[in-house]
Amino acid sequence: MSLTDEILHPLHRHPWGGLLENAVDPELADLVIVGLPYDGGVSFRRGAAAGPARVRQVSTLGSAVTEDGMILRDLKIADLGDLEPSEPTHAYFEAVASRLSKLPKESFLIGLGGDHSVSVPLHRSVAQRWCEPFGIVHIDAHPDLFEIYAGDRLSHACPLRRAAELSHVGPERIISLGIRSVCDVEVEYASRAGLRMITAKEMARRDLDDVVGEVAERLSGLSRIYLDIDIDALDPSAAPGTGYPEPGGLSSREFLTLIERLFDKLPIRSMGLVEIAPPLDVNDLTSFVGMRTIFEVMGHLQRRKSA
Ligand SMILES: [Mn+2]
Repeated sequence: MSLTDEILHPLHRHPWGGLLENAVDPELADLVIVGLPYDGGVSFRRGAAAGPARVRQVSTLGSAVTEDGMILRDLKIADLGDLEPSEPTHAYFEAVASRLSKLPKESFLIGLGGDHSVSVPLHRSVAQRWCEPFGIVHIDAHPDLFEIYAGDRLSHACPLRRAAELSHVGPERIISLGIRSVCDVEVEYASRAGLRMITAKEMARRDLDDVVGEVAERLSGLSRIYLDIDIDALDPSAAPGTGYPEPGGLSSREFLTLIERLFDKLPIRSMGLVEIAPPLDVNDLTSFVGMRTIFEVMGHLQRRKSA
């Protein structure tokens, strides 16, 4: 049974709090959303393929308003729907990157996974659109820096390694936040390549503005940043519906404040939100975190537009 069957509320709206009632052509949009319902890259439990549909469903329940009460009526939004997976994976990813690289250079893209391997075509698509060096702020429990995992270079344990190989990125333009579950080969690679990881434990010890200041300093001089969010950066108590839960993560409050500060301090121009796995969720908590994150990002974009 879908959420729309379960709940027939009188305020029931179109996706994204009704914003899609005024959807515009993707060529004209400030913000373009796309779903990538693929979870063939997981190492443990599947379920993230159902993420885009469920987040869209819960987004019909609320108003398009930020947690501060900013009404999101000034943004032009397009939702491309889902780009359905096909075999083999590398061809699917090429098709995704090709489709998304045709978006206008200045469109803010939100790619909604899917497991973290969908970041591979998302990173490639922005590299092709932007044609200049860019930074990646990566928020995740895991570094995802495997060269190859279980024989698969497109595993969800590898996307940041693939990003580090892009000529416009490189390991020195990636900074990972919230890390707390690493493998030996990932630590060795990060240290050798100069990729900075700030662990969840270090973040708990430091002032948030200090952490964000370090991120901004490290990525200074770049005019475009991609924000790569794996929902398992949050503590499983806040986001249980994910394939590889790890204790000791961010509270939803800490996470939303981190996102706000990053948008204040950095030229974030596109993002991905991955690893929301509705079949593993409890009371749709994780899909609601995803929806809230997207509404807050819309708020930051609206604030920028009116500045
Ligand atoms: Mn992860």
